[in-house]
Amino acid sequence: MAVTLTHLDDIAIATVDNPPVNAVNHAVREGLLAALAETEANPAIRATILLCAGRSFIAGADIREFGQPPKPPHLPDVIDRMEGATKPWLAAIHGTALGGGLEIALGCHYRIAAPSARLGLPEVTLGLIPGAGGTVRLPRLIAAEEALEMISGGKPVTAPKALDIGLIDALAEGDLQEAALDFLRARLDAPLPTPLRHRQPHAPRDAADWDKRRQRLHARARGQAAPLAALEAIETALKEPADLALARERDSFLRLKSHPESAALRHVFFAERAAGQMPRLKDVTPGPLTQIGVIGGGTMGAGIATACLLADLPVTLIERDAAACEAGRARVTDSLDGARARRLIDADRHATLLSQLATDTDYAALTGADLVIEAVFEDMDLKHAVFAALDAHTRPDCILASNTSYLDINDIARATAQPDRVIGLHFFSPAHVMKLLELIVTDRASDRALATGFALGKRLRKLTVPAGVCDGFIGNRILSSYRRDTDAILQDGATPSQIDQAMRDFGFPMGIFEMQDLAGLDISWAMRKRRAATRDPSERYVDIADTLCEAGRFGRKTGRGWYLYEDGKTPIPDPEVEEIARQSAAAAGITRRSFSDDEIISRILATMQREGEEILNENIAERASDIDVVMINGYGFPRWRGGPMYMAGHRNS
Ligand code: T1G
Ligand code: NAD
Repeated sequence: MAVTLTHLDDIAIATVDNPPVNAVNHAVREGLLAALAETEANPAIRATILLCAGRSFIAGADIREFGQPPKPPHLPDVIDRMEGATKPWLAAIHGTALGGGLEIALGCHYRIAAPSARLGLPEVTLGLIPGAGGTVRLPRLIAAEEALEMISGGKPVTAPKALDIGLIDALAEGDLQEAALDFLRARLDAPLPTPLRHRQPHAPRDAADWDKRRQRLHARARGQAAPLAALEAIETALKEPADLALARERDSFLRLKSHPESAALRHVFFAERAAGQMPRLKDVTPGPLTQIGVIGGGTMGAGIATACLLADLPVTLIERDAAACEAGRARVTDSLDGARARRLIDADRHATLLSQLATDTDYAALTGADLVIEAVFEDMDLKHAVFAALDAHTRPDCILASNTSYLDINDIARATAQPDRVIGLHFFSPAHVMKLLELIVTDRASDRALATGFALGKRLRKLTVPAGVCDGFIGNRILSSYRRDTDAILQDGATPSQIDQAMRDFGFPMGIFEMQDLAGLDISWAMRKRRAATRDPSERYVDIADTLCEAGRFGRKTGRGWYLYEDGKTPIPDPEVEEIARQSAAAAGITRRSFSDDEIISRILATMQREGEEILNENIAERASDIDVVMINGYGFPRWRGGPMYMAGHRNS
């Protein structure tokens, strides 16, 4: 039964039980209506508590039902009936109350939550707006500004914050059901609170501030429909009668649900949950994760160490000498300072986490490590030496991982005594912030090694995508392909700023030339020089980037790259770069021409999709949607377009 009704004396308890997250499907909607009818009809019942079994309150409507025509009873009707009940309903929330789950709680007369609970209306993350009264009831309960932030941003609030802003009536310390019973018993003789739909909305505190919020929202939307529809729905709710606003909200929700943007975002939602699955690991037990080793405390090593510390995993950081150990510790401290400044951790936790970091120059300090991640210079001889030291000093069951971007991890594995315990863990910089992690499946990797790598990814709350060994794995390989293409488009007649603007207009947070200036042109220049001897002479080679590097133009860090940076961050088109492109074209005998933005984007997309098909054909990726997950979470591909493979017609199997 999706909803069961029990009672303690004169108080009923309606329990929703629809694992894994109590999503509201047809059975739950019917069950809630039946519980409403029974509690209203039974004179012995004076009030009802709405509880959920399992780990969480209702996490929203069942997204899996969205592809089918909606089946009555519809959620808005269920909530209207609940709100119109003659006896009070109390939502007792634990875990997460999201989307339709929070809308149901808004239809109740009271709301209490466990201190660890989170409450939100994340529909915009699925290209939707709340479709069961959320945009109308929320600004009738809390401030208009808070309602706008919750609905247009889609981010949940913690239970203490929910109490502060008036979203809940009380925090439920201790046993949730007991707290709910106490709360209701104290109010059984009180008049029913006025239903939210009959209350006046809270007007914005300041018109000018509201305008600023509207402008920020338009800028942040970057052309997405849902955040703008959310703003429109809330502004309607602030000025129109509730019934009219509810009808408009429903129309807007149904329209968005059939919009390609929502279909794409729902694809990404399920793609991200499919990404971490490898059939071969279905019943494999991962190794323990109690102590992590990191070799190299540079940009990546310090970031990886920080990510592990933030997941309460003690770290032993190995560096070349005492000074480098201190430098690595300082980088970790800086990153934890940043987390504290963003209020992700407080001072006590900052101190505790730092106390879990040990630094050493002696690999013997790694005898307790369950998994070690190497992040030293991108140099194969050095990596071989490091893995030889790991062979000598780590337990045989300790998993060894390299964070290399471009070197052959099979080659590293082959040089060790136990190749089956060697995998790749390709983090993205900054490693303690970026959600994406590519887990590189080496030829000899054991299932236990892979399962332990996935377990670490889950512990670090990363999106872990498996990738086979090839040049650049999935993401960097596709990046290299379309970077070659944009260099060619540049030589053929476009400018860096035109190409970058076309990419921004498509939805990337920044264009590829601006991104290269940010990362530094010298890194890929060093790689091109390493590979010059083995380059295929029949392949087109554009030398513009090399010319820039030869002139010391490495990007923001040198004040000049593809752009000029007078203030160190604002890219200014540089006629000198356009002259270099013209000379490069002339030397290659190319007659340059103009490009439309559409042609630029079409070519970039086609290149990504072609490379993605090859990655699939070579079994580098487990599934097409994994490539979408990588490009969205590691390379800024606009989420609301679903990913390059989704746009090429691939759908989740
Ligand atoms: N519908 C269907 N399945 C869902 C689901 C949902 N709403 N939420 C999660 N699942 C599945 C998920 O696919 C996975 O399945 C399993 O549950 C565990 O999820 C009317 C219209 C709740 C914070 O957007 O944010 O309400 O892979 O791996 O990391 O206005 O799931 O095991 O087969 O993510 O602990 C609004 C979406 C819907 C919330 C838990 N609600 N879910 O995170 O587990 S629209 C949402 C989440 C709506 C109303 C509108 C997270 C979570 P499987 P998980 P988790
Ligand atoms: P980095 O130069 O910032 O850091 C490398 C660190 O390795 C230095 O601190 C150095 O002291 C240390 N080191 C060198 N030899 C050592 C030894 N024998 N024992 C212990 N420590 C030693 O480099 P990085 O950017 O952190 O890159 C490290 C690895 O991560 C490279 O393989 C790189 O390809 C890969 N990677 C880099 C990025 C990125 O964006 N920077 C992203 C993903 C992967």
